[in-house]
Amino acid sequence: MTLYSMQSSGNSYKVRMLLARLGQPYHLVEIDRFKGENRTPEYLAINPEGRLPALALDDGRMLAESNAILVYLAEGTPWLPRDNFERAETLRWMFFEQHSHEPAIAEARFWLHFVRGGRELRTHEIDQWMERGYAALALMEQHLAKHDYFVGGRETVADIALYAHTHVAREGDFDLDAFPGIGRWLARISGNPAHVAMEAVATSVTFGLAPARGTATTS
Ligand SMILES: N[C@@H](CCC(=O)N[C@@H](CS)C(=O)NCC(=O)O)C(=O)O
Repeated sequence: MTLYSMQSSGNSYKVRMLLARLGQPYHLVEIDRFKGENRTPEYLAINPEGRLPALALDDGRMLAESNAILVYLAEGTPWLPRDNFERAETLRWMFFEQHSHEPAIAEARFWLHFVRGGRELRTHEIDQWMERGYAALALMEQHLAKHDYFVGGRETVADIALYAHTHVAREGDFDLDAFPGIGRWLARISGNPAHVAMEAVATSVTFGLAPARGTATTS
């Protein structure tokens, strides 16, 4: 399998986290969105949406959307519950992550931490990111005050999906000190013996995609 990923991308990190837990070997292609490598014709031929991550299977099929990739990889493993209700609950938290959490917390992190001048460029959006982001964190805190994990009392892909951007939420100006349940849960997830940090470099990596060769024309 080949994972198209970017080191600092939370959505890409979710997939690297799960692959490490599963002990699944893979090749990683590092795509740098800050150099526009996710919008080249070569990358758009792999993922027409031009986003990261994308997973190319050995049979040539390609899967985009981080949470869809997590579900695909977790099928048949303890990270995706078999029980119908627990499976639906897992999906519920993953949909919540994409709808209510990531659009605020990951956007704030991107513009406030990575983009020079981003704070000034996006001043009008900051209040909304804060309101939505803190609402998402409060809901997580409410759940984690009573539960060690999101579903079924053990780690699932719902935890992985939510961990990726929550553990770096401070980079988006979110103060996590008021959320002790989240703090304990973050430590629980990172304490998994198979955990890899966001900065950890995969064992088999290439950087960027070679430009497609032009078609030679002969007369
Ligand atoms: N819903 C998608 C979001 C993917 C996404 O937005 N990825 C970011 C990096 S974390 C990206 O590729 N941004 C570049 C762009 O949109 O041009 C997923 O979960 O995979």
